[in-house]
Amino acid sequence: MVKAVVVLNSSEGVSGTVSFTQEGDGPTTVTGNLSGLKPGLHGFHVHALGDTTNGCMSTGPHFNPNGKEHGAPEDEVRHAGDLGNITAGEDGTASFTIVDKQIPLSGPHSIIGRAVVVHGDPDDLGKGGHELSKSTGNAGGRIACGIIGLQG
Ligand SMILES: [Cu+2]
Ligand SMILES: [Zn+2]
Repeated sequence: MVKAVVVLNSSEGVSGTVSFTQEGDGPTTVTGNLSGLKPGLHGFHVHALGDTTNGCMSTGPHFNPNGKEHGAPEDEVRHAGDLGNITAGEDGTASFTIVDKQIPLSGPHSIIGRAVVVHGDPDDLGKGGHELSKSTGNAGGRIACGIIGLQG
C-alpha cells in the first residue's frame, strides 16, 4: 500500500487535507476534508507540477501524460488529473471520496510531487461550450493548492 497526502492552505481561507492510497496496481482512493469554501461546486484537479514558487499559478496545467483534452473523470477523453468537482455545503466544508484509475502513486505516471488544485468555480467537464472548456473546464481561479507527498 502506498500512501500520500496534501496539506492545503491558501490566502483565500481554504484549508484541509487530501489523502491518497493505492494498493498494488489498483485504483487510487482520494479522501478529502476541506473548509473555508464558497458553497457549491469547485473544480478539483491534479496539476502537472509541484511548484508553488508563484503560488498555485506555477503548478502548471492539468496533469496530462497522454496528451488528451479536458473531460469528466468518467470520460474516455480526459486529462489524467481531471477529478471533476467537489461540493461544499452551506457551512463551506467539503468531505469527499473519489476512486480513480488514472492517478497512480508509483510508476511513470505517478502523481507524487505534483499538485492538487481547488478552483473557485465549477468545472464544466469539457461540456460548457466556453473557449476554456476543453483545456481547464473553465473552473475559474486557483483558490487553494498543495503538493502531493509520500506518507508513511
Ligand atoms: Cu485545476
Ligand atoms: Zn483537465
